[in-house]
Amino acid sequence: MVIVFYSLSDEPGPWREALRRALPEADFRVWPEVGDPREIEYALVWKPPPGWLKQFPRLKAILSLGAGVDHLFLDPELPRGLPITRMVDAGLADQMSEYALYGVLHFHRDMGPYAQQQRRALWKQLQAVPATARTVGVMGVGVLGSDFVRKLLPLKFPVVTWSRTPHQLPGVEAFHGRDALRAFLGRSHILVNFLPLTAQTAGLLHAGTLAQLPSGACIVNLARGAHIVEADLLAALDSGHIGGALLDVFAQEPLPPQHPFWSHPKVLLTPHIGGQAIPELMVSQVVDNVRRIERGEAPFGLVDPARGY
Ligand code: OXD
Repeated sequence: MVIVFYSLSDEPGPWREALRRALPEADFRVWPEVGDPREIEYALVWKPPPGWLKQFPRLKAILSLGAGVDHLFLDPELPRGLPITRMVDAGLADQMSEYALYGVLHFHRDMGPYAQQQRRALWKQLQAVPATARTVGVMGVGVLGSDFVRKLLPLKFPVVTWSRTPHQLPGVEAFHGRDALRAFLGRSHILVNFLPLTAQTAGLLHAGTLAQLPSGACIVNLARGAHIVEADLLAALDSGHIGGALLDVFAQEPLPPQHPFWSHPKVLLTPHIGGQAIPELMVSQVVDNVRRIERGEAPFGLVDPARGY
């Protein structure tokens, strides 16, 4: 079978090597060396340009190189009726949980203010708060969010969760649906976002909903930049209502050099590294899905286009 690879942020070499070992019969072609487009059967992609996928008339499936598939639905000419798959964990859950745990502990232990004090050679102890008095609000409790919750709970933070539909995890207070958002946000001293980006979740955190967070709340966003109205977050950081933000994702990536987040004293940012594609950990899911589709079976991690994830 013929697989085409497109990503500007993943090296194709390790994928070629991993697939050579796991699926030796595959003909792996890296854009722009795709050969005859009519031969391409599988597209293994991250952020292909709009209109790019429609050039392959015999495509059998589109396989996202990440957990998110919003990058595919941005394409108005996305071929219809083909199975689309996303990565289900595949090495992402550990990385995302590590990142989110780091963010919670960063804010919980005042590492932002201490970094600023260090720059001024200022020796000043800030009053510690016990974890039991700091509630962590987790938005999105699919495979990734629930892995984080499981790893967070032993640290004794009270945890509240919010999801589109009811989803009760052990040891947490669960909220769901738009009507419960205000109550959930009102409890979240540290808000961690794992939501998929859909028409329903885009812009969910704006001036009005940010105002529902407790004063001084901090935000860890490792889902998508478009979940937050960035100008509203900046205003809330400047007013002091939001105490700090750890941001891995942005409305525009790469983040433009002149963007105010780069130099904001209350923002710590990283270049979308919360969950990186590690070919050795992802390849078995790709191979399993190609084999399933070849046998006429439903693939794993099948996306529901109506739901958007
Ligand atoms: C993903 C991501 O969706 O890394 O996997 O953003």
